[in-house]
Amino acid sequence: MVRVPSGMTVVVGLGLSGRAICRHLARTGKPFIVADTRREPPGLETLYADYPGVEVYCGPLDELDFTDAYEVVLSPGVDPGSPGLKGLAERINPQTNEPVLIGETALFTRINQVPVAAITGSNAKSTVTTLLGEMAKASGLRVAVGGNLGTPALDLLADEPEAELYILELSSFQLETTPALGAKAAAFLNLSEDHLDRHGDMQAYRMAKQRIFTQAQYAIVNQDEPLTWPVHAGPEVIPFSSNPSTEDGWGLVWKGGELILMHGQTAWVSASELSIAGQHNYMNALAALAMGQALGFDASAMVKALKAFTGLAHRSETIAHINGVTWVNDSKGTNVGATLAAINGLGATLKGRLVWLGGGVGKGADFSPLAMPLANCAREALVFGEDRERISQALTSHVTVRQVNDLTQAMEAAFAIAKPGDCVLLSPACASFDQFSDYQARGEAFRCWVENKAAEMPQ
Ligand code: UMA
Ligand code: ADP
Repeated sequence: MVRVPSGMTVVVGLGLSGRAICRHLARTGKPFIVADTRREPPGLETLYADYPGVEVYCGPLDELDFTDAYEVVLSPGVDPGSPGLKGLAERINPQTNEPVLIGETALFTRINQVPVAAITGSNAKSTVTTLLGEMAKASGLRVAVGGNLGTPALDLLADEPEAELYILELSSFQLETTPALGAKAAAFLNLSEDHLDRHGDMQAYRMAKQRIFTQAQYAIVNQDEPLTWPVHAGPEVIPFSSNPSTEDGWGLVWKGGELILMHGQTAWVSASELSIAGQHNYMNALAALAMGQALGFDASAMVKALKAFTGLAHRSETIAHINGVTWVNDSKGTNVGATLAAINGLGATLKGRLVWLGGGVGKGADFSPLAMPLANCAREALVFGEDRERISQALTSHVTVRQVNDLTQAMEAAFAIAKPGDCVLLSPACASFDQFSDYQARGEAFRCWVENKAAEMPQ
């Protein structure tokens, strides 16, 4: 066993968050050591150069004795239930009055002085976070946007100290180690199976996400999904819905053949005026409007920003039309809930059929919810990657399924099958790590192949 020196903060994980935590501790003059379960984590040389003499432990965490540690700050990718960390989440540090085991967001919360808008959910976090950031800017606010989206929250604090509002996308991993966020407005957008390999079951996953409401002023929740509502009284609840039943919530309402985004009886904007498409995206727009209003943004500036918002890359992104077939990159569809939204959103407006491309690392998910929607709108399902057999078994009684080795084979097969009016949709419902470094690399592979194919076609 290696004993952590007395009074030392231990930074666990040497990735984006770990390095942000080190910078923060160095700025605030707190002594720290670093631990990473990899024997040779990349970036060690830079770490030694930045913090000469820093002690780094590489190896299993259960070979470390944390008895004398002041605080253990986890990177989100590290499971607080890992061997070696047991009991630390329950041990209270008398100086901070918080658990000894915390995450980067907890350190952010401890020193931040300005309002925070926080967004979680199984899907659509990045879309809503980015859109809310655009609305804040349009309203003339000095805003900093980050969290799970990219820039760690502690780096935002250091790099943008003049911000009047921090907008944070927060994952269940980050919330799990945040005792009291205290957001001005906190949104829980939706809940569907994801990360069960880490959280164990849906209840644990949901309760990690529920932490977003701890000491929040406003809770923005999905009225169509009761599991997103706060379990404890405290915040003022503001619902949004695709089928509003309350007088004062945000909702999608059909009026005179037009789908309108409404707040109570007030029409805000018509769906046809937006640059993003699909009911799932209109729900995202409602969530952002609800948050923006709770945060006091200017109404007309919000609507202007919403109309101009074209969405993010790799999220239901149309890449090309080839011989009357539309090719759509939804590589960020990394779980069943996201892929369902993409299939339903696109399937509803399609002239032809959907050719669905999915597969990869299934993270223990149940793929059977995809079967009926695919039966309704798909010509064929092309499945690839590590979990292709499991996915095939879940779908095969409802839709024609073909197993291929990889994404390239799936695209080639799709090209041969698709007919004019069809849509080829890559929305894998899986993580990409078996064949790609991340979802962006997978989406880029799709984009490159499609763009090359389009260029080969006679004009
Ligand atoms: N590590 C260990 N032991 C482990 C796991 C990880 O030592 O059991 C070490 C790795 O060896 C590595 C470091 O921890 O050195 C990596 O830490 P990390 O996995 O927490 O990743 P970071 O680079 O710190 O990035 C994290 C988020 N990653 C995860 O939650 C897995 C990033 O979200 C986030 O952008 C970043 O912090 C800044 O806030 C990515 C993500 O995939 C995009 N998020 C998941 C998602 O969106 O579904 C939750
Ligand atoms: P996150 O940051 O939570 O992963 P993104 O905004 O990156 O969310 O979108 C991820 C995926 O979620 C997209 O590929 C899209 O198909 C799907 N999605 C978008 N909006 C919704 C929604 N309202 N409900 C369910 N899925 C959605």
